Amino acid sequence: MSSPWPCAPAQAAAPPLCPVGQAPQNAFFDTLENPASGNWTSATLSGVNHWDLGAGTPPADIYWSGFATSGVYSFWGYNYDFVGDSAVAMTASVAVPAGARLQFSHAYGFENDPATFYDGGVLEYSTDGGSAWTDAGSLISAGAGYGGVISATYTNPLGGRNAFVGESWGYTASQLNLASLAGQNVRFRFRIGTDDAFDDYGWFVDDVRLYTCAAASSKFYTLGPCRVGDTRNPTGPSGGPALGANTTRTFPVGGLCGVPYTAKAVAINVTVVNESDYGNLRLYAAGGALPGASTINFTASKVRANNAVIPLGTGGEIGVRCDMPPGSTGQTDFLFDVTGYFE
Ligand SMILES: [Ca+2]
Ligand SMILES: [Ca+2]
Repeated sequence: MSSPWPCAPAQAAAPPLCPVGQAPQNAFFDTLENPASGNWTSATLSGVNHWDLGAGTPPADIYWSGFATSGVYSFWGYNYDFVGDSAVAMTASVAVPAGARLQFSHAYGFENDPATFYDGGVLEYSTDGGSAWTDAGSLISAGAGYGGVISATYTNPLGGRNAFVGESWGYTASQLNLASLAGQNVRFRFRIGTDDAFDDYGWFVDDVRLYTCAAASSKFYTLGPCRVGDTRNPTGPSGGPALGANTTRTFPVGGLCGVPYTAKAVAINVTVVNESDYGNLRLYAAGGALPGASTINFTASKVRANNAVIPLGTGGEIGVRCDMPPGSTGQTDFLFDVTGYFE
């Protein structure tokens, strides 16, 4: 490293993928955890190739383990102390939807004096299948942007170009607005240029995503009726004992009966039986606020059933509040079957 490492460096914050209330819809997303994916290849434009220190034989040598934002793999392009111009590029183009964005995580340390940037990296895109490449720096809309111009005084093949230069101070992320590329088939590449002396950490890249943002909507999935919990069964998380008067209990739902842990709510049929007093049950997302309205009302010794949609709370659980008259020592058995879920 030719530049000092300050104690409190300013690091560009990784931007949120989408505005609040929206979620990414991926057109392309690679966590780089499969070195055999064939999604990427490296190319030497001149001099040394920087992307050759990872595990495996080419093209798997572009994958480096031990410094990643997902899983274990990222790309690593080493800032060699030799003249070089090389890139890691997507092997296929992606049709860019309207309103698309590109975001990737990266960390870099390129050789510099405080005022002179000898080495650096640029992001480029191609709309003709990888023949011609255009600098993508002007599309960066959030997160880390280019930090300066690579010196043209020395021997860097990218001398004179704006680039990611100096230090990122650990992982950050950059986001690009791809609105101007909508309707085109586009691929990207990460390109490093270095001069003939002094090395540095280089460039680590992970989690490359091309996507749009859409309202985080819920979709309903039907399940065959399946009993999730029954307090008549032996004591356990999904079984007994019966619900006591004016007590609250949680029941696991996520992970049972085909309901995924990611489900937001479940459609259930609720049954009460063996009531020894009158009252009602209120079902709600575990850990959430107790609702004012009851899910099912009952009198003593009458089987009752009702349908309900209940949101899932902490850990995919529902809470069940059993209300009976004050001072009651009554209890009731409770069972519920799931018929579908929202995700
Ligand atoms: Ca990864
Ligand atoms: Ca250098």
